[in-house]
Formats: sequence, C-alpha cells, structure tokens
Amino acid sequence: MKTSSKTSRRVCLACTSVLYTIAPAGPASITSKAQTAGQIEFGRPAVVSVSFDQPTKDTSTYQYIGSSGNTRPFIWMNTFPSQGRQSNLVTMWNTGAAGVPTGIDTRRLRVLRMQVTLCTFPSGPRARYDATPDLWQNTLWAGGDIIVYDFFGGNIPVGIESIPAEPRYTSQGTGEDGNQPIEIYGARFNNGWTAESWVESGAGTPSFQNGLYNAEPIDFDDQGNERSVLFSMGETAVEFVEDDYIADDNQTYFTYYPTGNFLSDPVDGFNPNSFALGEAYTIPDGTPGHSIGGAGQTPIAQDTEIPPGYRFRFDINVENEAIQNYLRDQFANGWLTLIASQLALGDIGLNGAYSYWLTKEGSATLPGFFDLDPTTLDFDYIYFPPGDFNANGIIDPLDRQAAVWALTDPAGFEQANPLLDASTLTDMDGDGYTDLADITAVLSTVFGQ
Ligand SMILES: [Ca+2]
Ligand SMILES: [Ca+2]
Ligand SMILES: [Ca+2]
Ligand SMILES: [Ca+2]
Repeated sequence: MKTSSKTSRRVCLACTSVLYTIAPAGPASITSKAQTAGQIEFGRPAVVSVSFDQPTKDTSTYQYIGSSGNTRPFIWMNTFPSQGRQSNLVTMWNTGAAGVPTGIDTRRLRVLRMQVTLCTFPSGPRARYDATPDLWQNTLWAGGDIIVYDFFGGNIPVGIESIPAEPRYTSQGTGEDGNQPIEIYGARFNNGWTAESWVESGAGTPSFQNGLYNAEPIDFDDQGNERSVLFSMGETAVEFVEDDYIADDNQTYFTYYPTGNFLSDPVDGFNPNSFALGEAYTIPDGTPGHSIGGAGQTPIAQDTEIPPGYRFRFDINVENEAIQNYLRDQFANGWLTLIASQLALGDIGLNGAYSYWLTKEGSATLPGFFDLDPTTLDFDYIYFPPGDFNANGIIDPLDRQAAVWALTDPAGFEQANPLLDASTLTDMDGDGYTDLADITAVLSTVFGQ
C-alpha cells in the first residue's frame, strides 16, 4: 500500500562516448577518414529517466465527480443516445519539481520514450476492451431500442421505441462494435487556469466555467494544428422531443422521447489522433503498487469486459513531432498534463457501460488488499544545455572545436551526428536566429571558461 508519493529521477552514467571525425571542408569529406584534419569526441547524450507512481494532481473534466476517488469518461451532456467525451480523467505532473529543465529553448530537449499506466477502480460499472482505434462513424447510434423514462432525468422505464441506425453509422464488424479504445490526449486549459494553479482541495477548481470545460482534451491534426477532441464523435442524428408520451401502461407522461426521425443537420466528427491507446498487458504477481492480494494480471482479449482494478499501458507516440513539441512545451512550463478518455454509450436514463478510473485519492483510501497505484508516468529524455556542442550534456573544453564546426559547417556537423541540430545549438538565446549576440554568447560560454 502506498503511503507517500514517490518521484524518481535517474541519470544514465554508463553512457559511452563515440568518436566522430571532423573534416576541414564540406560534408563530402566527412565520410573519408583519410581526409580528416582532426577528431572531435561527441558524447552520447546522457539519458535522464523520470518516474512518477501517481499524478501530482488528478481530476475529471466532468464536474460532479469530485475527489471521491474514481472518475468516469461519460457523456451526460451530449445528445443521447450517443457516445461522448464530456468526462475524462485529467492527470497533471509536476515535471519541473522532478528536475526536468524549465524555461528552456524546448528544441534542446527530446523525449525518447514515455509510458503511462492507468487503472480501473476496483468496483463500479464495466466497459469493454478495445485495442484498436474506431472510426468516428462507429460511435453514432447503431440502431436498436431506446428506453423512454417517466420524465426527463427520470429512471423508471415506461416505454420502448425501436429506432434504426443513424444514416452515417458504420459497423466495423464483430469484435469491434460496442466497445471503445482508451485514449490519451494532451490538454488545453481555459479561463486562465493552468496545471500549476489548478486547485484540488475543498471545492477546488470547477470543471466548467463560462461555457467551457476548464481542461479539455486536444490532439493535433495531420498539419500539426491543435484541435479539441470533445466533439470528435459527431452529433447523433436521433431526434428527441419533450412532450406528452403515451406509455406502455396507457398513461401519459410528459417526458423526453425519440420521434423516429433524425435531425436534419447532423454534425460530422473526425478521427482523432490519440497520443496512445491503452493496451492490456502482463503484470507479474507481487508487483508493488500493481497487484490485488498479491496477484498481478494477464492480458485480456478484445471485446471482453474490463475487470475491476485492471491496468492498461500506453506508449506515447513521441516520434510524432506535434506530440514531441507538446511534451517539450509542457516541460518548459514545468507541468505535463495528459487526459485519458474512453468513449461510452449513454442513454437518457444515464445508463451505460463505462469505466471508473482510479485517482490518487481513490488509491490512498483503498484497503491494503488492493495495492494499486493510480495513474503512473515514466519517460526518458535527453537535453543539451546552451554551450554544449559535443553533446555530452555539460560545457567543457571539447565544446570549442565542435562550436566552430557547428557555426562554420552546419550541414557537415549534422551529418556527423544526426541527433544534433546545428541551428538549435548555435542559437544560444533561443530566439530562433543565430546572430552576433549568439556568437558573443558562444565566445563567453564555451571559450571564456
Ligand atoms: Ca476498435
Ligand atoms: Ca470498437
Ligand atoms: Ca559538452
Ligand atoms: Ca539567437
């Protein structure tokens, strides 16, 4: 049972140096050692590993969950029956306190690997597992019976209406319909809030103000533009009215029911680019913070009901440059925020199959039998401070020759070490240009030591 928050930071000290040749002229001569005028020793960048066994702060985008220890991606404010992203698990990580450089030229940092794990609450409703992305058209009304309740918001069924599939609905086949992947996204804060200013205690920061969620999930389109994914599923075209309804018991109820028509102006969705999808995986028995009564877990199959206290693993797509840039920008401000979302079908009676997620408050209040960490985060990065031209992570005399090379032959410099970007390294003040001020800074930083 976890009693305190642990954050670890580890620098790889076993990194070896690699010798590269430095050539007197252009890139053409780099490949020929016979033509080298000398040698420069590039370091292999020290890899820094950071690990959190719980978020610094976590909450839900849905406003009535509170800090009771679980949270649920659910849709209650969407047009139902349909799927929605109105409620998501928001996790905020104080990376600055964990030693990740802040206030930096973000191009000097690169995330090599990032993994998140996320655990379902040990009780509550169950969603089904889906390991693959779904088309947004698959999230629309698939056809079937819609239960009519005794009044808007009521939960006593009084009738059933059979409504065909929404015209844009697309089946993805057996094993793919009726389940949804668990996705990780970035976050956009609204109304002036930030991860740092977000208040968890007491009433805390409200989820919704001035017509906006204070934290909403975002992705990046194929051009790298930020998008909110709150409405990525499109709006269902099932038309409802609130009026008198003659129920199965021949009584008349003033309630909300489907007319049998579809909305005339349905809104299209889009296929979001998640940062990662949740993957079922093996956890050995007895793994601290990842076991129930000492038992770990085994992978579950596609389309099976997700067990209670079950953990998913997410490998963030750091090779995507828009995601890489998001992570860098977050680190520069000292906080990384990630949002987990799983679409769920909800009906007007607020029924549906969805997942409760374990928050840090929930983890802390579980009986000792449930040794379950909430969301966890692990990542590796490299960083080149201004003045470090030979990429060993520090400023040393060997940077002098490398600085001259980067300034006079950037193409050859980059060809010799593809991890390095000469224009980034020579832009000492990070304003996007290499100019006289940067040359002066190189002289004082690298040659003035
Ligand atoms: Ca799928
Ligand atoms: Ca599916
Ligand atoms: Ca150096
Ligand atoms: Ca500059």
